[in-house]
Amino acid sequence: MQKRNFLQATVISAVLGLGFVSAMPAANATNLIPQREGEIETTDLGCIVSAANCITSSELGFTVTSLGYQDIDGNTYAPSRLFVDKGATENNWGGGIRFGFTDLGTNTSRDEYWLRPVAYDSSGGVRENGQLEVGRFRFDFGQKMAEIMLELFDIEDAFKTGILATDGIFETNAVARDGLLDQHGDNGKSSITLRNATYFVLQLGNTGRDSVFRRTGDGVRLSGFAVSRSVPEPSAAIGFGLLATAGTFGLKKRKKISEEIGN
Ligand SMILES: [Ca+2]
Ligand SMILES: [Ca+2]
Ligand SMILES: [Ca+2]
Repeated sequence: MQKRNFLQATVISAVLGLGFVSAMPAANATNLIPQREGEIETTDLGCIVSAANCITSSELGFTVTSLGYQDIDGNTYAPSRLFVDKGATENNWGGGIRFGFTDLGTNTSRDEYWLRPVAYDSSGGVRENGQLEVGRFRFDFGQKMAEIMLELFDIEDAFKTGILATDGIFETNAVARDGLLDQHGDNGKSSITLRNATYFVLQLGNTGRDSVFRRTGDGVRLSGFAVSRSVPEPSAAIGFGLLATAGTFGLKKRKKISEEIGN
């Protein structure tokens, strides 16, 4: 996302512009979303796509592990794959995974890259041609990150999507229960901030009979970035304040897309 990169640069410039630059090294911002389409290599599943389209942990600067999960009735789903996707392009990644120009129910701005899970059933088949964005992932940064900002797109099942575990401090402006966020309507955006975390486990979306989309499930996509602490407290406080507001700059009115079975 060009806008996000610009904001990162602005925030870092603002922090460094306060005169502490000679005393301390720069804050190090990590975009959670590579600016190219492809599959995120997970530590347990690797990639299903070709090497050229496989985005490795060394490129990312962090590792992702995909975890299995259960629905409300105890049905177990295999770990999901995780892709970087831009809406403006159709993709056929193989293995039955096809992303259309328009999704049944979850449509981010066409010019933005978002992480989108690809849900599997218990027998290893993709669900909804790979277009059901449900999954559980562990992100490991290998160091304490001063701030990790996550944006969650299209939460329509209340208190099913959010943080299941972290060693950091959880904050959100949304209504939350035990790290899980309230619904935010069709194509709505919610955000979470984690402070001083080295890892987090995130549930994206929901499937099962308690979903408002009972035939499929509620798909959710992810964006965000992380900043490692390397600035002194006074400027850090200002910098993080800017980061907190940065997320709201990206909010736009989304075109409401009617859906019957979409997630
Ligand atoms: Ca695409
Ligand atoms: Ca939706
Ligand atoms: Ca979908």
